[in-house]
Amino acid sequence: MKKTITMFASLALGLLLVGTAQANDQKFKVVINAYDTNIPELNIEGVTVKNIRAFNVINAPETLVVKKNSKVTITVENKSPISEGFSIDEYGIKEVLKAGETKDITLVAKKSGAFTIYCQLHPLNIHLSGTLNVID
Ligand SMILES: [Cu+2]
Repeated sequence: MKKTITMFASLALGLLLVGTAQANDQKFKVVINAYDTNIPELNIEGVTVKNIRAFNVINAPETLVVKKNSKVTITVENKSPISEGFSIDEYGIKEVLKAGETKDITLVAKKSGAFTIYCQLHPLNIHLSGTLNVID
């Protein structure tokens, strides 16, 4: 079942990401969107699954790439019909955006590595998570 949901999430990918990279000042726009899929029947690897219904939320872009020590501004817009979370644990970010809300989230990229961006409010398997990549 998890495999099925992941596949639907990929099909419903509609992410809007606009990034402009500048030295030590990087800005991104992330749109959280929701897709209510209702596929009556699907055959996966020889198994027929019926009456599938899944609510997919894309809560982050696949990857944000920034240089270490950059000042990063992520403008997050929530187009989902419900509140959504935006978390990056290693940077202490844990925001909640109400439906229709837009927030600017800022950080200084002091730690290098790959950090997961996810929604802390809902099960991970109905979302596509993202990654903040901080490179030296
Ligand atoms: Cu969520």
